[in-house]
Order: sequence, then structure tokens, then C-alpha cells
Amino acid sequence: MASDISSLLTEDRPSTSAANRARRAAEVASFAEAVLDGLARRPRSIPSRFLYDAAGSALFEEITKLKEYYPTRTETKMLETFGAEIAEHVGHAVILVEFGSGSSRKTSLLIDGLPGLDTYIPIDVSEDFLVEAAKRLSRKHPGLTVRPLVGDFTRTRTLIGAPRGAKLGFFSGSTIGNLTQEEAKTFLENAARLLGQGSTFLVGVDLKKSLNVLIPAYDDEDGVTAAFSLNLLSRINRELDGDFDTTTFAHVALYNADKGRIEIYLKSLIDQKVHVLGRSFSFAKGEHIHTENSHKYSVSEFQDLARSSGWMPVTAWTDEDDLFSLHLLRLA
Ligand code: AVJ
Repeated sequence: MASDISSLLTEDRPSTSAANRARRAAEVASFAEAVLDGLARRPRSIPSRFLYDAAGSALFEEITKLKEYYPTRTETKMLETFGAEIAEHVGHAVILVEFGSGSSRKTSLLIDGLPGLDTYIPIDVSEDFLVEAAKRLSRKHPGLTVRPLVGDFTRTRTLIGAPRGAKLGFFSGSTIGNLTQEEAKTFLENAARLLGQGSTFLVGVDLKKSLNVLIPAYDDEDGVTAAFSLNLLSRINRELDGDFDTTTFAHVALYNADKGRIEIYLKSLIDQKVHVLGRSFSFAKGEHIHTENSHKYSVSEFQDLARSSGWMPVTAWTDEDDLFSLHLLRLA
């Protein structure tokens, strides 16, 4: 059977160039609102999802290859090692729904172990990434129907065009760590509604660990993570007529033990005034903009969170160095 990529679908309208323009305009408007609000607030903060424009996504790809950044390679190896065990639990799945288009390598490993799979539905806000990933996956897995869905996966309400059958959700890379525990709970509840009764959910979650390992993963020697953070200011310059001098801000990564998370900030190195969309913002030397959180969970902490969101923990796998965990959840 020939593989097929159905045309890109959004929740409310088909993909046309007019719809794409409208979507892009809406994205810039929501970025503008978030930046103007976030810079006026104290403490200053900008939601981390805005880190991932084309330049930011490319820099994140570089991060995943750094020697200091253990999550991607550890999770990939775990999918190889535990693939057969995972398949024992989810082998009945007909439809794979991926939240946030991860690296297609990880997804491919999962698909390889599930011969009963009929349809793959990747959900992502970035249409370009989605199209690329869909093409790659479709080529690699002839016979698999790929139905990409453009949208914010935390808000997806329906799976347009999904055939009937058991669904397996996949949320890899510890992307769930970007969400606060409250947001993560809401996300897991929404995912339960979206996937429906009898479904299973495979979630990659970064573990708590020694700061000697954790901090360098978010503040690498070559400054790739710093460049990834600072790209947010360059994006403001590009899209919102900003005049940030990125050489006067520094990337800061620290571990907040109370909240069990890495917190990332951009710190002003001097007293300065910056303009965005005609508005002016003063920064004192040492003042921060909070740009990202990356929550870390013990196995039991995440299982408690899953239970509180209506999911039943089935199994959790960890690697031999206890760096990363894969959780299998089931909906009763
Ligand atoms: C994509 C959210 C999983 O938290 O490890 C990596 C993002 N930011 N380095 C993470 C990130 C800086 C990453 N996630």
C-alpha cells in the first residue's frame, strides 16, 4: 500500500494560503501581547513557547547533540532498549498521536515496534517542521497514513479525520517539563479527553538528579544553550521592531530545589533602555527576564501527577544511570 500524507488540517479550517497568512498574523499578535505584558510585569517573564521560531528550533536541534545535554540521547536509547516491552503493552494501538513533533528518529523507533499501527497524527504549531517530519516518517514507514495537525497541542480538542481504533499518545523529550505542575495536570486531562477510553500514553520525563549533571545540560561549554535563550531577544528585534543588544544580556540557568525545576533567565549586564513596538522598557544592571522552566520529577512524583489527572500508571522505565524516565499510562 502506498503511504499517504493527507493535507494539513487545522481544527477549524483547511490549510489554504489565506488561512496560513491569518495564522501567522495571529502568531505575531500573540507574541507581541506576551512580550509587552511580560516585560511590563515584575518579575519579567516571557512564555517559553516563543523560543521556538525557525532559528530557535534549529538551535534546539543543536542542543540535543551536545555532550552535556543527556535527555535526547538517553530517551532515544531507552526506546531502543525497551521497545519490545513497550510494544507488549501498547501493541494493540491503531492510531499514534504525537504531541509536539519530536525528532522523527524517536517516533520511528516507536512505530517500528508497532506493526498494527495504521495512522500517525503528529500535532505541532510549527507547520514547516510538521511537513518535514510527516514526509520523513511517511517515507520511512510505507503503508502508514500520516495526518499532521497544525495547532497548539495543549489546546487541541478534536482529532480531525482520525479513524476508529485504540489510540496511543506519545509526548517525548520531557517537553512536559516546560509546563508548571498545574499546567501539566491540565494538559494530561485534555490529552485524556482527546485520546479517549482505552487509550495509552507514553510520556518521556526528565528525572531529578545531581546538579553537577543538571546545570551543564542547561549551560553548556560552547554556549549553544545561551544562544538558544538569547535568540528570543533577536526574535523580538526581528518580529516586533525591537532594539535589544544581545551582547548586553547573559543566559543564566539555576536549579530551584523548592519547585524541582531548572529556571532560565536572561540577565541585563548593564543599566539600559530597550524599545519594543514603540514602547520603552528600562533594565537595571542585574535585572532578569524569566524565559523558561524545565521541571524534573522522580518516578513516583510523576505517577502521582498522572493519577491526579485521571491516568493510571502502568509501568515506568528508567535508564541505568537514572537520568530519564519513560512512563506508560492507561485510561480506564
Ligand atoms: C524541550 C523543554 C525538553 O527543558 O530540556 C533545553 C528545552 N531549554 N535547553 C528542556 C531546553 C534549554 C527542553 N525541552
